[in-house]
Amino acid sequence: MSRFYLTTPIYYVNDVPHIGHAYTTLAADVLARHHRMKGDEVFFLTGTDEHGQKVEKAANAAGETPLELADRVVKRFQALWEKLDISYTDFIRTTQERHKKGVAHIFKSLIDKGDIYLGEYEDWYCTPCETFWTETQLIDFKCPDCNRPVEKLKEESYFFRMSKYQEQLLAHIEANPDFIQPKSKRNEILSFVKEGLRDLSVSRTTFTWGIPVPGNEKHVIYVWFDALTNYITALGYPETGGNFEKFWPVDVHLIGKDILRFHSVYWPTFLMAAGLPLPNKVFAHGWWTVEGQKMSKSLQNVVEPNMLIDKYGVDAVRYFLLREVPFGLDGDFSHSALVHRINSDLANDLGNLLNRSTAMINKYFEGIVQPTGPLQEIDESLKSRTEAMVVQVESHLGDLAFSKALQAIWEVISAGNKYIDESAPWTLAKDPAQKERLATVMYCILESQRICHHLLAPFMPETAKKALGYLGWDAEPAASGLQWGGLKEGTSVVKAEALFPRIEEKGSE
Ligand code: ME8
Repeated sequence: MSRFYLTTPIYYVNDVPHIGHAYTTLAADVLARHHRMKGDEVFFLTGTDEHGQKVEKAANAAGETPLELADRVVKRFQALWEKLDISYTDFIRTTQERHKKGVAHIFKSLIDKGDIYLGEYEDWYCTPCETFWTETQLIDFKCPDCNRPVEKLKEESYFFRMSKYQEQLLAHIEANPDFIQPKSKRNEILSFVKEGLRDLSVSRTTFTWGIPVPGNEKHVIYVWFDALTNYITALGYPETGGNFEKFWPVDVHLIGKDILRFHSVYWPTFLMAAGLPLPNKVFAHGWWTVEGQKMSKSLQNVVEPNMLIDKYGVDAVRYFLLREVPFGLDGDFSHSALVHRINSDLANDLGNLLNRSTAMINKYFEGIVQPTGPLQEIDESLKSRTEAMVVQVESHLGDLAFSKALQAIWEVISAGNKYIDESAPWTLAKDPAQKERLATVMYCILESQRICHHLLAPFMPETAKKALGYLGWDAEPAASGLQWGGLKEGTSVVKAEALFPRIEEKGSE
């Protein structure tokens, strides 16, 4: 049995969850479920980032303490993950003792080693991004990342000797082509590192909401140093036995492209300094806009996942987000695209195939799977396409190509619909001499779908469970169910209800 450790970003509590957050968490969930199905021991971590000036400011504005704000918002995240069927193993909050202890430990060990030292900082600071910029990096005197105003800050600060690790990091990225994905992002990071790494300011004195620097409580630890460390404190670091030993290094950090530099430059160099192994992979996915526009509170166009789930159902939302846009590219959310996917892919293709085929076996054989005869060319073709799909989906998910994996499944669903049209069971049913042939056709079409729904289980857990139930498969979906021949003679197949009702298409709402 292998072990698989994967993480999402820990989300800031000064914002409420929207589809961007749901997207990363959902992708992680599909991967976690896929690995569990293979029998791997999975540790799937998510959580919240609760320190820093941004959270402190939001709390002040709301007339709360930062912890009151965090306690309130964390519930919103947890409730959404429950509603979205997210099967995380652990949820870390950076205000938890286990985390604060681990962060203080690693910070102190780097001070002791001389890789963190006290100095003075004067530069331009972007509070929303919690990032310092040099004057030359600014664009029109605004933050080059978010285009918002920056302020000049001068403070005594601890620095992390990031410059010391530049060559080692470069060598690592070059020797491990899969370390940063997708490739275009890897190239961006390579050029960034080649331009040279400056030492990084890793403490602040201008506010107090954070983890104090051990031995100098005037300073709080920089929020990104604090946040990134969650990936090891959740495993029990600094205790090195137990989960830490079992699961570190992480198999994949799933993140959005906005925070790639933190994960592929800062974090690996912190780990190098601490003498710890580096992540196996950092994957930065693309950015969602909404009806062509950037999602923002001021535009009031933030897509609220709870509302989508209430309206369209959890599995339709899960399917849409991972099917619509290749993982790694930017995407645009629109209600009309979602409704279109539901009607064409889910109601027409997937649902209709299950409806037709389960209705037929009930009509012709009272729902009981019959002994089959020899397979003809058309049956062999459906069987081999189904078997090839299993291999393709495994390989696509290995590459985090969720959309391609779904596409491969849909090719077999379409082939199934075509198979019914071409083998015309209604004609076979009229001729008693064709009874065995009809039984074989029924077998092939149901068996192909049983395997499709196994592969769909990580994407659409509720739907797959329902569909497999109709197909007489009561066990949990598992890798052993991916073999052709799993559907046994004598199994009772139930006539399926519509998996996804069609929705009136009126264009965007
Ligand atoms: O950055 N499209 O937290 P955050 C796609 N606390 N993904 C999006 C998105 C969009 N429009 N908007 C948000 C932080 N995301 C830090 C992380 S990790 C040690 C600390 C997703 O609440 C995407 O995964 O701003 C992005 O990286 C993340 O939310 C940012 O979440």
